[in-house]
Amino acid sequence: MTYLIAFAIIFFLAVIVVQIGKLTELAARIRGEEVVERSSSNTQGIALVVFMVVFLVGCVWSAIYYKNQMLGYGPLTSASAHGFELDGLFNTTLFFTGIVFVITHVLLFWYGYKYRQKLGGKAIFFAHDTKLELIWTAVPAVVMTYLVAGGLITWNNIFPTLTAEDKFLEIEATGYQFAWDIRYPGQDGKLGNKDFRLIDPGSNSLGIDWNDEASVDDIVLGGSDKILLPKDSTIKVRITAKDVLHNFYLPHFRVKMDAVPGLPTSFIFTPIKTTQEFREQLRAYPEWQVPADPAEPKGKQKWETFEYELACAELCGKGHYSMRRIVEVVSREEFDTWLAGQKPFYATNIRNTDKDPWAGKKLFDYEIKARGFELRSAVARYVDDTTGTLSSVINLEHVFYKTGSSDINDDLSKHELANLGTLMGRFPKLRIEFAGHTDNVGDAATNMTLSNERASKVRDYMIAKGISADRMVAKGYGQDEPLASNSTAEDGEKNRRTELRIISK
Ligand SMILES: [Cu+2]
Repeated sequence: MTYLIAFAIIFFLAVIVVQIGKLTELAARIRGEEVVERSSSNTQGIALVVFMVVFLVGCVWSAIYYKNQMLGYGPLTSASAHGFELDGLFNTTLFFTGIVFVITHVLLFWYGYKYRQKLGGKAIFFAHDTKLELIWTAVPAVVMTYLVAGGLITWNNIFPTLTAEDKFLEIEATGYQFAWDIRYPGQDGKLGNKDFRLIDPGSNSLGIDWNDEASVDDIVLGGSDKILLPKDSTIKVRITAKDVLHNFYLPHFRVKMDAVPGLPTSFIFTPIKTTQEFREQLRAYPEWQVPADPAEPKGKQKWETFEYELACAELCGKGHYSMRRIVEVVSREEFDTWLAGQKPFYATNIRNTDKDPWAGKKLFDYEIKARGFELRSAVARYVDDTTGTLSSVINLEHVFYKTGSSDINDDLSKHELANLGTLMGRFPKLRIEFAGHTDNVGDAATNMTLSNERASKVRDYMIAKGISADRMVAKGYGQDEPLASNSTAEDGEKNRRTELRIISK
């Protein structure tokens, strides 16, 4: 019904327009056609000139008025090293296109006025003018060559070739509908391999290859975490996409590159201002000295709430806008501290699950470091404790045995035992017991023997490393002191353990 009414309205409007047209024609015939046409030509010619002036003045005025809000001008100068050259390129282009813009608009509207219909006016026809053709071919050709060559030189300058010897931080951004996964290399500085065939939406959405040891310390940021970048460091972003085209865009750093499924791209840039420094830069301008939230005039000012941002600059679907992420640039020291505090994806999601190719085979550097710190602080805490409330039992999590035997797996256990040796040196009054425990699989007496043997092997190991035998005792508890119910494989694993029990300190 609504459509029908709308159609009827349009139809009747069309009829009215046609009728008015016929009436005007009749009126013109009565008054003399030429006079009417000439007077309307005059009015239109003058209107064209007025429009030209208002339009051009408006263009210049708005450019000046909004100067401090535009990237590249006022406080919004580049936050990356290469950005200044890129802005220069844009300004050069703007200079030439600006000249052409003004000239063509002046001519367009001025000729509209100059050649309006006049009494006795006659058109001139000319088919060819070599000089004119030469000018309008040669001038644009020279200007275009200059701009294109300048663009190519700038592109080569801002896109250095990095070799393995160069120091840079390589991170990876994977776009998908509708977020970015940002991966950082861990302590080794290397991003591990990926293979799309390994993608598993539940446990490995990026398809990281855990067999590659460079992968196990990689850090994957959650969908809404701030992206931290260190100031004054060369950053290479490896850019990929999983579904459709996205675009990795950091406007303040003049970084913009397509994220193409199946075709990794990259961008290299160096942030030169921390978020805080950029805010200070904005602070000097009145446009930024206004309340960030107009509803709260006494709240924070606009410059105080400024954040760098990552946006997707490709219309990739209806949730496109939600790909915005906050980017924070901090000092190198702050960045290193932050990165060291991030848990590797492998450690929290893959380690010791059935997806872990390294379970029981290898301990990684960051695990050894973290465990060393844990053991040292646990012992030191107990020794320094004056309240007497701390437990004297510390689980030796990194002491492992060969399967079904009491022989120590030296490769996996040496770090834990070396740390323990150092602690025995640091706290010379420490007397300890090694307490062996098993799960409840098999016969209780056999388990008792096994736990006894295992505890003794640890003691022997420490004696061989030079720790005095009278400071250590070894005792087996078999399956008598389980930590968990033994009903699942994981519980069994918890129960099979060697403890350090501090006898005196
Ligand atoms: Cu997108």
